[in-house]
Amino acid sequence: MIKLYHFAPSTNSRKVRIVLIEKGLEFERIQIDLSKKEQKNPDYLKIHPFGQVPALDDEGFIVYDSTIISEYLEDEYPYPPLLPKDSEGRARARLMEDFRDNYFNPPFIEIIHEIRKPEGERDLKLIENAKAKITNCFDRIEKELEGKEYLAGSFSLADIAYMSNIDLLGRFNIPVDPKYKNVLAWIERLKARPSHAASAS
Ligand SMILES: N[C@@H](CCC(=O)N[C@@H](CS)C(=O)NCC(=O)O)C(=O)O
Repeated sequence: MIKLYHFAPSTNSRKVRIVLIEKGLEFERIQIDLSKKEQKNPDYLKIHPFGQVPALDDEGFIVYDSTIISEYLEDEYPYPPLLPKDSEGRARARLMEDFRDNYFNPPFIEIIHEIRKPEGERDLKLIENAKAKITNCFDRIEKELEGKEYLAGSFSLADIAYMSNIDLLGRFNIPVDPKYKNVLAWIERLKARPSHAASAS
């Protein structure tokens, strides 16, 4: 059976849990507790050389990095497809996933690091700046969703990437401006997918 090395609260881990669930694949969850620095244990470094989650073991083939794992799963288990068929559609989906990985998700990680600190030691300015970076991303997402239900037309790896961050918008009190009508409708659509609840831990 597929083994997923993950940490339940990690956004990149959740991204892969959603892919596995959407593909209908059974998998064993192996928790690597980041709060105990288990990701740096020598045994785990043999699985993930950078000491991060997620990593996946498919019958002895080990792959790491949430985006590369997702692409591997799409290649190895093509049904149901999670990327468009045409090369332009695939490139568009990958560009939006890349935008999530490099611009949308990192400020969430900054906030997570700050709120782990005792209250008096938190850098509130840094948290506010991180929240602003997240809300700035909605401009591009809103435009990308114009006339579409999902970022690449049909539900894809691009949507899954953002889906892993959605619960944190509420938890960190980051409201979505009502002017982002496409974004708000898309968030509701993503939350309604069974894989959203099923991937929570
Ligand atoms: N590009 C990697 C990033 C992985 C990553 O940043 N994982 C975080 C959790 S979301 C982690 O393991 N942090 C602990 C560490 O870096 O020591 C991916 O998409 O999988």
